[in-house]
Formats: sequence, C-alpha cells, structure tokens
Amino acid sequence: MAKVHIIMGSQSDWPTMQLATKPLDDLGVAYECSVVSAHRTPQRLVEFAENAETNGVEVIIAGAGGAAHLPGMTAAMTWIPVVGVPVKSASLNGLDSLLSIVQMPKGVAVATQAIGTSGAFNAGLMAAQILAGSDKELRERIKTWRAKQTESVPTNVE
Ligand code: RP5
Repeated sequence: MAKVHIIMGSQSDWPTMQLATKPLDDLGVAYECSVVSAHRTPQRLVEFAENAETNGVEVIIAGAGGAAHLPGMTAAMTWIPVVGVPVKSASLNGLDSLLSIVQMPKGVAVATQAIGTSGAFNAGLMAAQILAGSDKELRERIKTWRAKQTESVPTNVE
C-alpha cells in the first residue's frame, strides 16, 4: 500500500486536494486518495485511522472545510503524522476551516497548512519531506526539485 494517504471530507474537496498530488507525482511518491468524513462517515474514519499503520501508511494528508474536524480526529486516533489542509469554505472563505484545524489541544499534533490550493500543494510537499527523513534517494530528489524552483524565479521584472 502507498505510504501517503490523502483523505478529504467530501468529494467537493477534491479540486483543492488534488493539488497535494502534484509534488508527490513530481517526486515519485505513491499515494492513495479517499473520501472520509468525520461527520457523515464517522465509522469509516475510525476504521481508516485504526488500520492505517497495518496498511503501511506513514503520512496522512487530511483536508476538510467548514467545521473541519477530520484532521484532528484522525490525529487523535493514530500516531502517524497528519498534515491538515483547510479547504476554502463557501461561507467564511476557509477561516472556519483553518481555525478548526489549527487550534488543536496540547498533546495531539496536526501539521496545519495554508488555506486552499497552496496549502494542499504544500501538504504533498510536506508529506514527501517527512518520508525523506528515512529515504536518501527521495531526499536527493527533493533537493533537485527545490533547486529547479529556485532557478525558475527570474531576477528581472518584465
Ligand atoms: C466538509 O464540509 C467537507 O470537507 C467539505 O469541505 C464541506 C462541504 O461538504 P459538501 O457539503 O460539499 O459535501 O465536511
């Protein structure tokens, strides 16, 4: 099974969460994606979190919007690192999602990213960086990827 699992609260989160797959594809990191809702499918969440270690998952990316309890509840049920993505919501532009995800109580950690597509992209990058701690080849690919990004930024304003 893939070491990275991307979960999201709804199919409607996919246009945002698919950005997380971009750096993973670029860096050759395998992943799986599922809809798991803390509110609408709570039992699916329990099963996912309880079986994640057995299934070989090493990093979980969890995105949700509004009352975004998915990342925190997942983190509550597993020691596996959870990277949280606040999905932009219709009513409050994702500020509700951000605060729901970032304000974790001491003792249960979620690595919260920025609201929306930047956060989703960086969640993929963060997952790769976590895995790179024990994967030298991936580490080198990340260094190359970062160097290319740096080179792509022009000095001159056109
Ligand atoms: C959350 O509610 C989901 O993560 C999504 O961002 C939001 C709205 O879901 P839908 O009503 O579009 O399914 O649980």
